[in-house]
Amino acid sequence: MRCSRFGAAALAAFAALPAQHAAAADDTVQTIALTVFLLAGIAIIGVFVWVARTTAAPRDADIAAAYRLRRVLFLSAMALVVIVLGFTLPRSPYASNGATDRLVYATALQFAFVYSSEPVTSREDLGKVETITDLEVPAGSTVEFRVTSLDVNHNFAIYDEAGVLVAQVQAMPGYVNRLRVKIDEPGRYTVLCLEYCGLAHHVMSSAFIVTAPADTSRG
Ligand SMILES: [Cu+2]
Repeated sequence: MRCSRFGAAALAAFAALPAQHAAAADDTVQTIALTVFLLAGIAIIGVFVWVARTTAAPRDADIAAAYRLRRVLFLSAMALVVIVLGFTLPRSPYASNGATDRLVYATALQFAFVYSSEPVTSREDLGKVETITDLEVPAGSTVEFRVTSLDVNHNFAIYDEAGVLVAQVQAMPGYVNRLRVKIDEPGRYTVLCLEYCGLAHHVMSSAFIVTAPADTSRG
């Protein structure tokens, strides 16, 4: 399920983006993440092979040495986790709990996203609630998307112009998931569904504009 979701997401993302953006996306953090993932996978397979080969025949174990090695490995892993979190957490796109500048209800249904300023809880609401067709939010503002679905499980994933995933959350019938994002870079942001939701899943996309802050330097 996870793999197919990844594959569908990648296909949808690249289908929706212009070719030059797809090429630019190759050089992004996502490429580094994939490389790290593959190297880590090879390392893990190597460890399994090494353990299988070295434990084929029974032999006396040095319990004290084993515990020492375990302590060293544990502390090394913890240090690595702290270092990685220290580098990555400050770059998290998710706004911390605090003031919200704009509240947008995002309702997913086969095969579209609908934005509104009021909650949509049923298909009947779609005719009554005023929907937002051209969603625009100012750069640097904190937007809270309240994401739900009217039919099956969907996903609400925001991509920047280079095709890099900014933030995502599940869109589930009967639940409202809150996605708080603060986007500093103006541009056109594409929203894609990352959960296979039916035959036309691949065309399920939307977009919103992050506008540049007003120039206050001029009188
Ligand atoms: Cu979908």
